[in-house]
Amino acid sequence: MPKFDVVIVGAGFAGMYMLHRVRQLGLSAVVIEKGSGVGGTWFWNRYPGARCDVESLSYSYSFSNELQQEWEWSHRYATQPEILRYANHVADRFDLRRDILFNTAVKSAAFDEKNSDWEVKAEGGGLFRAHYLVMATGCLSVPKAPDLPHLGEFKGRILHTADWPDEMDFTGLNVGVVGTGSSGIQSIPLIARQAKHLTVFQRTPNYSIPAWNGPLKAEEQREMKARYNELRDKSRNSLSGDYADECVVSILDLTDEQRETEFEKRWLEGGFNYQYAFIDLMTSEEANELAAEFVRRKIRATVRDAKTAELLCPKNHAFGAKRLCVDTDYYETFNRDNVSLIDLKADPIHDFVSDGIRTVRKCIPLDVLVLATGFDAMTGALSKIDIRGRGGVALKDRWRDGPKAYLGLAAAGFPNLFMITGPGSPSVLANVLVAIEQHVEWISGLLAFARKNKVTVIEADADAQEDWARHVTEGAAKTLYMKANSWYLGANVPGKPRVFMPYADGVSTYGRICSDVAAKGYDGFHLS
Ligand code: N01
Repeated sequence: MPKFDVVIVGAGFAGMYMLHRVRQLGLSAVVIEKGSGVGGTWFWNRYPGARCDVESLSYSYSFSNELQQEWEWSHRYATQPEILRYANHVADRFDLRRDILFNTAVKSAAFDEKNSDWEVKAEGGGLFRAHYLVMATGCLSVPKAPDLPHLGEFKGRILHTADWPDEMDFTGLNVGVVGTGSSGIQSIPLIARQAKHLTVFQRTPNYSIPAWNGPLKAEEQREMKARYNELRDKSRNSLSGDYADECVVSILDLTDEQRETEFEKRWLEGGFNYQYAFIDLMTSEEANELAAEFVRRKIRATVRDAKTAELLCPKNHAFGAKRLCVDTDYYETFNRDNVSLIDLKADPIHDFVSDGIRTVRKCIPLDVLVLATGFDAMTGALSKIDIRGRGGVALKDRWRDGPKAYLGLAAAGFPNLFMITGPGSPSVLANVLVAIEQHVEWISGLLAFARKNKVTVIEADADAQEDWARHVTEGAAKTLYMKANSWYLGANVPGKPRVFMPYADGVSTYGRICSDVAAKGYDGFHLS
């Protein structure tokens, strides 16, 4: 059985950088990857319109100045193919592929208490041993099982946005899209341009801000790159991991006119800038409602049919409490003659028939059904692998009432195992590239410390983990993130415990805490 210092699961942005750092420490490593290529989320999510809604110059690695200077982004927000090209470029530039095993899914991992290492099994029988196991499996990598009544009766094509074929042409077809989160909102305008007819099945309307995407001018890119050190520092010292200006003014201190001016300015800047308009948007219901109503007014001004506009206006959850969407022509798409909207709250799906879908009120013929129904987020990929720690205890059993991980990085009872962007860390509330780099660098620092100090077993302390879980819950309780049935809370997966999973106090606070833990000799860990 091949033995490595480190087995890394997943060759997305987290796994690739982890491999690079581990090599720099002189450790042996293998990355085990289910897909046939690198890129993780950007490898799988190939639906039309898939693009990153964090700006390209921000959603990129900062660890190599040469890399960040040489790579040219074509647009303010990069498309999935462009990000995948970037991931491949990184793999080639740092010669990562020779240590990545593709087309191999990890099935289980068990801690061997006698030898203090991990035995990792792949589907199909491959066996690996490693002193450390690093889970770089992503927060949104396991599609949620479709929970639609009698879906099996439908004989047309069914696609999930997170498992998209290489070629898909909707010309002349009747298409249905279920789901109006980020994936639905990005794909709907493009599918509508091709399809004969597109029916959008909406259970919950979302808040979406225009991206105003466009080509990145060479001069602007040059100017930004010249300031890269400053911009990256700003990102690491922010709430969100982005270098956008996060306003520190309370909306409630302003006049109506001043608020309107700021909202309009942020709306025209586009994307997440809008969410950073005022310091209290995610903590004060009054402030939040002002931001929400501004978006509703924009929807009403865009969508010509007043009834459709009203259906598209979110009214039952706080602005930003479900992840904000960023779009290109989403609301405008509902002005097309070939697009209709079904409000599933008023007219739920009854069942599927061989050539369509029946809601309670009507039968809609469909050739293709697109599921933009989301993911078993944050814990899905970790629970899918049978991970067994001390005493053969399964991680998914330990997490039955909700995930607990010290710093969102390591779990008590699971020594020498680390999670990148695990539950309890900023992860999905942050620009995930910043969150990934911070985790990889912190874990690498710990591995170097362990080697220097002849430590062979690293394990989170159970009390430190409890304290951390309390701190994460208290942080979220101060916010309006609790005011929605979101995947942040596991509310989208039937039976999943309702626990707020990401760390809401921000990237900079989190980074400071991790640095303090390290400075105190990895306080909260047992090192032996
Ligand atoms: O998934 P979602 P997503 N019947 O869970 C609906 C990231 N991302 O793939 O809200 C009917 O947000 C569900 O309805 P409801 C980003 O972090 C990033 O769109 O549960 N409807 C909802 O409307 C994002 O947040 C980018 O009532 C059903 C939708 O399906 C995350 O991935 C791009 C249903 C699911 O929305 C997930 O986004 C894309 C049912 N049975 C994604 N089940 C970037 O640009 C679910 N729905 C970086």
